[in-house]
Amino acid sequence: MPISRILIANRGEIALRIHRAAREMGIETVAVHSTADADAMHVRLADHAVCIGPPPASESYLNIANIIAAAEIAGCDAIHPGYGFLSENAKFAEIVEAHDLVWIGPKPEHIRTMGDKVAAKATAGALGLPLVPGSSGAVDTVDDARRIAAEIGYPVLVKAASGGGGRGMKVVPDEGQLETLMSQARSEAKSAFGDDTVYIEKYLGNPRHIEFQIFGDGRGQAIHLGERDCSLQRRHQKVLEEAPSPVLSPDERERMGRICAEAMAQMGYRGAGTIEFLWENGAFYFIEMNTRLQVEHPVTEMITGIDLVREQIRVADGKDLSCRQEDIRFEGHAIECRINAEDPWTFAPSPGAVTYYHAAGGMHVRVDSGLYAGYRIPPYYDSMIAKLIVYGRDRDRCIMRLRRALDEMVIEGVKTSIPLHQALLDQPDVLSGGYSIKWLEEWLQERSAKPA
Ligand code: MV4
Repeated sequence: MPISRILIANRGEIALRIHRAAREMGIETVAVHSTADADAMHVRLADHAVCIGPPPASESYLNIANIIAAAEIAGCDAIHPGYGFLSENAKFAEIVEAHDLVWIGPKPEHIRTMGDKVAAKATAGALGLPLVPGSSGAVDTVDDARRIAAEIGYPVLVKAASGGGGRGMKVVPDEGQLETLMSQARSEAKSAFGDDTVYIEKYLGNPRHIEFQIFGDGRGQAIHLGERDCSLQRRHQKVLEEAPSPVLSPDERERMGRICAEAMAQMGYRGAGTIEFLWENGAFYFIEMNTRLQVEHPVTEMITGIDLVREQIRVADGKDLSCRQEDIRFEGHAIECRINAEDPWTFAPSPGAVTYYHAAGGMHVRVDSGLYAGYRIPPYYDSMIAKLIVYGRDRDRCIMRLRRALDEMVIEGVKTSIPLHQALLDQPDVLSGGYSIKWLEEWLQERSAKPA
């Protein structure tokens, strides 16, 4: 039986995004929500809605028993997890499948492997992806660490196997500080993830973050949809993403994309995935793989014309990929600005009532958001309230249009990051595409040091 009713185990703009794809496929949707989200747009638009708990995510959007119960009571036959929350929880994926519900996501074993950074790196290496030089697995003793670091050369980076978001990561400048920093990384990892396993890599000083979108059918067919450049980020939170990367040639894209797609075909990967690389001086180094749809997926949709959520649902339903690699064309340029309810310069959260809202529009402008005038942004969740995604025939025209669209956006009642984006689009390094993962934090620091 084909999927006919999807439970959307998420909130905000991504819940809306999933609802829209489902509706366009003639599939019904069931929203789940915390008591704090009873008035949210995703609840209003869905065909049905079930309250799954109190405001804290741990008791609602992360409450597996309540979500499964909601799916059964509402007669769902599939669950889409969106991003964040339970999207990369292999146990949850297994429980969904054990309840005879279709899991709209990768195979649980692949979620589990990629969630363990040491296992992920070993798998990536075996599949032919280029790795950052470093330990071939977990590093148990300081003596082993010393030997490996001497081999690859300082500075090195000690990373947590269960890591993510940069926690439990330490840059070690020389051998003298190895023992201290390694034990610090271990205890940080232990308290953050309950796992003190660490590994070692050569520290790349000034790389870009470039990630490839891939898609598999779970039966040995896989394609890539090009890359996104996500180097503009602050404290591991992406601020602006673009596709294609300003630094890749079509040949480099095709070469690296093919390596990624072949790797995914070989592992029998199912659904959407993102392979993250650091890029420095023309070379790619695998760092992690994300086994979910990503926040920034719309920039890929804009330059390929492919609906990634529709594709996820099709593949979960056992269908073939809707297109072959040779059918995919990369055309033009797209940029996404993440608009957060926060002070644009201090980044302090700014939840509360939206007193007025006007979304940008016009040609090649997309706004993914659950905002409306009168909506009260709850203080319990992520501060991202909208994504503004703009397309242009080339990067310069995309930026001109993005400036125009940012000027049109009106959000009153709360502070937003719109002024930050406007200021970014006046920076020569952003306009030229000549930025690395360090650029934004350095620019913010210089800016705050200057008198107003
Ligand atoms: C690195 C690195 C430099 N060298 N690995 C940050 C979190 C995790 N996703 C991997 N991260 C990094 N790994 C080596 N060998 C620098 C970072 C890093 C980073 C990576 C991508 C995007 C933003 C970043 C910000 C700071 C550090």
